[in-house]
Order: sequence, then C-alpha cells, then structure tokens
Amino acid sequence: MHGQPERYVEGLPRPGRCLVMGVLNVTPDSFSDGGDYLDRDAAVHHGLALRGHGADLVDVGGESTRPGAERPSEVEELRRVLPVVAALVEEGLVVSVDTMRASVARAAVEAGARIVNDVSGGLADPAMLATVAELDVAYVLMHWRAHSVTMQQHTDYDDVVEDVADELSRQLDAAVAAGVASERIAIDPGIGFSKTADQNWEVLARLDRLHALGRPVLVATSRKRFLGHLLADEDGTLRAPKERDAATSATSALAAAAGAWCVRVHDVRSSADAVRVAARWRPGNADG
Ligand code: PMM
Repeated sequence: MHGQPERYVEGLPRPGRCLVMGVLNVTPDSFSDGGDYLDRDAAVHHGLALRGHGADLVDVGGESTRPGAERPSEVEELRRVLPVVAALVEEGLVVSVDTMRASVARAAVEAGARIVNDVSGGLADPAMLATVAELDVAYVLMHWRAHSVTMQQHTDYDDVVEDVADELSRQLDAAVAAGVASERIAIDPGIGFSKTADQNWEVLARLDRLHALGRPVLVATSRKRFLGHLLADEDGTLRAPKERDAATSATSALAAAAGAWCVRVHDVRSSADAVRVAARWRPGNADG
C-alpha cells in the first residue's frame, strides 16, 4: 500500500483535477455555519446550491467537531442527517456522511451515501472499520487523537509532520486489517484537530509526506481558526469565519497544486475556481 501516491478513490468521480467536497452541516453549533441549515428543506436547498456551484461531492454532517463541542445523541444525529442524505441522493448527488458512529454510517449508506467521512479515522467507534468494510463504500480516514471537548489538549508532537504521518499510517493499517479495501480509502491530516495554528501550517507545507503513505489526500482548511489568526486585525481580533473564504480558496489552489485529491469547503464556488486554476497551471494539462 505504501509507495506512489494514488490519485483516485475507487468508485468516486475522476474529473482530472482536485475534487471539491461541499460542506453541509445540519447542526446547531458548527463554528462557521451552525444553525444555518438545521431545517431539512433549507439543508436540501443548500446541498443543491452546492452542486450548482461546482461541488463534486456533498458532505452531510450532524455532529459539530469544533473545539470544545459536546456530542449529540445517536438518535439526534440520525434525525438530523438521514432525511437530508436521502433527499440529496434522490436528486442524484454524490453524498458523503460526516460521522464517527458506525450506526449512522450504516443508515446513511443504506439511504444512498457513497462515502463515510470519519474524522476519528476509526478510533472513536470500535465498530466503524468493520462496518465500512462490510458496506464496501469509500472511506475518508482522518488523523485524530481525541474528541472535540479535549482535542486542543493533545497537541504535543516531536515532529508534527512525521508524527501525523506515523499515526495516520497506523490508522490506515488498522482499516485495511479490518477489511476496508485500500483503494477505497483517502487520508486526511485533520487540519485544526489536535493541532495548533503553526502545526497546521507545517502539515500543509509537507503534503508530500502524506502522499508517501500511498493514498489520496483530502485537505480541509475551510474557514478554520488558523486562517482567522493569519488574517487577524492589528488589535488581535480574529477574522470572522465567514470572512475567511478568500483565504480558503488560496489554500484550495495550493493544496490542489501540491497534489491533494480533494478539498472540503463551505464556499464551493471560489474553491471550484481555485482547483481549476491549479489544474490548468500544470505543464501540459491544457484540458484541466
Ligand atoms: N473538519 C470539520 C468537519 N469534518 N472532515 C474531514 N474529513 N476533515 C476535516 O478537517 C473536517 C471534517 C470541521 O468542521 P466544519 O464542518 O465546520 O468544517
């Protein structure tokens, strides 16, 4: 499995450029869009708009993972997510479910989701990896150390790039050992999860180290706090989350140019443009 970077995940679109995954949070408390799409119709409407703006995939999540967030119950998560997944699948979208729970992953896949996006990379729910193996769907496996309530207490690394790569490699081995087909797996360094702002930038500057793990890499920087720090006012006030989209499209272009397989973003239009620019920039890629 470890060797040349793979460019594709089996069973997902292959447009010849970095994919764009649109974020659809059906939560009251996500950091940038919490409460915006809690109502089912508003959520479905937004999912369709994301496709219209150029999303290749739409990622539906019912649990906020912002630092300090409390978890919803399983019943509540299912109630938020399932009707939205089903309605978007019905409309022909490629839907991913953002969940750490095997039961939610299973129900969403039964409703038509084609990707399980597990920010815990199989570590939060002992049933997750076997469930994904059985469902035989695509799996986004993220670097993760702890639930959101405590994750910012877990930012000790000897070398953040090497340690994230090693921990991801172990998570990847566990997934494959549980029967998940390696061609179905993408990896994700988990920007903002158990990482300081500086550590996020270090990881982003070394995506080559993650590519050495041999799987496509998803990069999710959208509107995250480290961008708010970068763009802070002189008095130290962070740039507000919804004012971080221009910076996000810059990270999307840079990630795509560095070989990322997919970027996960809230403002799809600007990042869809950015990944097209990155593709066209490559020598000899006139069709990008
Ligand atoms: N970040 C958030 C949620 N889901 N999924 C993946 N694969 N990678 C991430 O970095 C990630 C994620 C953070 O919350 P948001 O939905 O408000 O962006």
